[in-house]
Amino acid sequence: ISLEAAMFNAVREGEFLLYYQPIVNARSRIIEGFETLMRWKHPTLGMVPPVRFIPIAESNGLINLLGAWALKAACMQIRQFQEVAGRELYISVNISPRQFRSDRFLTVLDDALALSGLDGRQLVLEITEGTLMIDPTHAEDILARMVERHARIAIDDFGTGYSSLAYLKRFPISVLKIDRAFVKDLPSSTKDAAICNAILDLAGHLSLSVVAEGVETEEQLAWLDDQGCHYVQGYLTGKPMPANVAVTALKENL
Ligand code: G
Ligand code: G
Ligand code: MN
Ligand code: NA
Repeated sequence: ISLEAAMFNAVREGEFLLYYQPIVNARSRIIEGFETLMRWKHPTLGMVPPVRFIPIAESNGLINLLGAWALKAACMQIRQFQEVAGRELYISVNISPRQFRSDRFLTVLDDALALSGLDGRQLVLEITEGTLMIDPTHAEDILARMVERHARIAIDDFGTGYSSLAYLKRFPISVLKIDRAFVKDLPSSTKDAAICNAILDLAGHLSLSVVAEGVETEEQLAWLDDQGCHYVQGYLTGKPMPANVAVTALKENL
């Protein structure tokens, strides 16, 4: 049986799960929000990593179904997290290129907000440069509609795509997520340090927030905080975790 056939079965059997990774204030380490990361718990194969199933779902279209489910589930989940925390949090959800281009995407977004009662301000949609550049005119239209709903747009894996900086001027972007490739060798790599500083400088002048991804060490965190990076995400401050573990993390984070 192919992985692809197993995936259709997995949707019916409810084998897909959402994990949540904390996005924290670099200075205080207070949890500001969570990124939703999909997991597939297969009964015999065990945990199938997203790098194996997301590309298949993207090519056969199943990503539309999975993505719609993830968006709704994440919007519902963040409300429970807020109750535990007693304050506002946000949820950051990855949107694949095919989902973004789908005619149904805005309906899915509206359904997720309506069903959960979540304010659009508490939703961040993560897209890559590549997703924007497939059809920039269409992207401009979709992003404007996301902004109408007060959702914020984050550029995921910032700095790794094949696009010009001109799109930062053209599109209503709020957040840049520094790809973990640029964080991995901090602070010793002078090239990575220069790249991170350039991103932070650019973001500052454009009034964009920055989240550094893949932060694994205290040295990386201290360096990023020193350079004015306000938010970090990585194994140091929290791995992707099931919702019940995230609830415990929130209680301990207060
Ligand atoms: O969680 P991490 O371990 O392994 O995820 C790997 C990649 O899978 C991420 O970089 C992300 O692009 C993708 N991914 C994870 N969860 C989702 C999701 O819910 N939707 C989409 N479109 N991609 C996801
Ligand atoms: O591509 P995207 O940024 O959406 O996905 C984030 C990916 O990064 C996920 O696969 C997640 O499991 C992984 N990740 C999160 N924190 C760390 C980290 O500190 N180190 C490494 N190596 N990977 C991380
Ligand atoms: Mn992401
Ligand atoms: Na990323």
